[in-house]
Amino acid sequence: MSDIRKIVILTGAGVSAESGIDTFRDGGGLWEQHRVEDVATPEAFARDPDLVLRFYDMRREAIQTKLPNAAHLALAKLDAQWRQAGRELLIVTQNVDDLHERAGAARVLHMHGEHLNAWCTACDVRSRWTGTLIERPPCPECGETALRPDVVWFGEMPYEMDTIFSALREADLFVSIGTSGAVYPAAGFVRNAREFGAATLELNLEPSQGTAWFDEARHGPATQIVPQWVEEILGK
Ligand code: BJW
Repeated sequence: MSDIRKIVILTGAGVSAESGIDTFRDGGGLWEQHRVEDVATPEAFARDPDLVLRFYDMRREAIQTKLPNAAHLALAKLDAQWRQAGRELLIVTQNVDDLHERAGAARVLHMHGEHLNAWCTACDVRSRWTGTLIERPPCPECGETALRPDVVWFGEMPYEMDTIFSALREADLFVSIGTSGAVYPAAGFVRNAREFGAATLELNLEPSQGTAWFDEARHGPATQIVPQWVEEILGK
């Protein structure tokens, strides 16, 4: 562990669960009788835009009432101290909330987009958006009524893939936190990191679908096991 200089951390819904934000697949993963796979697709948006916009309006409103928890705060502390020591750390999150940033993390890549952005499919500009989209507001840039949530749906290309793969290629340690390992390409990062020579660690409430690929796995609530691991690695 003492030779570790470059860390890539992947986070998923489990890191925000104790802030009161629902995960996707725990407890059946149903939202108004819909599976996430049936709501978070371009086809679902084309078929029933009101349903999809309501789903995102409700979640965009909810996240603004939530606060970072001890896991977000511990990762922000690691981010600051690791980089202050001249080492490299990248947080890649699948989450569309902004709790890593609000905890103070400086460099976070949102590979599945962000709730607090709206994307205009007419002019391709992304605008910060805290309100609702259901009433089809005009794009602040071009005035067209073509805004959609700036999130990555099934079948769409996640963001920042080149940057993420470059970081995985260089990493000494890959840590996966609070993700079920059900959704690709993120679920494959552990195998990519291994192939590139990194050590791998899973921190999750329970064994994920990819748990066998990790060199080490620790299971428990993120607010306990993430701060413990951060203190451990900062002490080395
Ligand atoms: C705790 C905890 C606590 C709870 N403490 N832990 C067949 C085979 C393989 C792949 C495919 C396939 N068919 C289609 C695909 C590709 C598809 C895919 O993976 N489908 C699967 C369903 C099989 N993927 C895509 O389409 C992606 N695009 C793509 O592949 O493009 C082509 C490409 C090719 C090559 C390279 C690059 C690209 C796009 C995926 C987009 C995912 N979008 C969503 C919605 C985002 C917007 C929104 O928020 O609504 O992203 S779906 C949803 O799942 C969301 C999440 O980011 C993502 C992952 O979920 P996550 O975070 O893991 O949450 P959960 O709920 O699943 O798990 C939570 C975990 O936390 C659990 O394990 C709990 O135990 C744990 N936990 N409490 C610690 N307190």
